[in-house]
Amino acid sequence: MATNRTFTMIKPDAFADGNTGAILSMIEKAGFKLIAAKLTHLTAETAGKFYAVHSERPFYNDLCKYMSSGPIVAVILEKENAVADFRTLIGATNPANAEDGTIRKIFARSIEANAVHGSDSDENAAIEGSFFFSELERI
Ligand code: IDP
Ligand code: MG
Repeated sequence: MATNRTFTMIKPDAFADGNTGAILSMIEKAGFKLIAAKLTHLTAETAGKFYAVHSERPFYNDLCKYMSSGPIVAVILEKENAVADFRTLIGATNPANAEDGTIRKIFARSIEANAVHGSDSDENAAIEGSFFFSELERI
């Protein structure tokens, strides 16, 4: 069943580049409502848990290092068709392949440092949101 919620992170590159506000503004202008938001700094271990699904991929260790290299902003978002619409808004994993006007096209540095995370299914949106936020931390 569609939850109409998705989960995102402003990744360390975008946070360090001072693009958090601009990215959140694009997200709100696209019709997403903020349900929970948190500024935090992952360790390599917590990043590894979050990305456990990728543990067999060749880029996993670098990804954990990168995701723990600086602060991130974790956000739960709500909108009709949230997961799919948010993937459209952020664009392809590799910014070189992302459509013009997408968040990754505008702000990403590379395929790894690609500015934002976006859940890939309703199920994972719920799991990822719960990784960062308790019931009490969501509106
Ligand atoms: P997604 O974030 O677009 O869903 P995934 O395949 O789920 O892409 O990969 C998770 C994250 O791992 C990406 O957002 C990116 O930061 C990193 N990543 C994915 N593919 C590569 C790669 O080929 N080289 C380096 N990093 C990668
Ligand atoms: Mg993914």
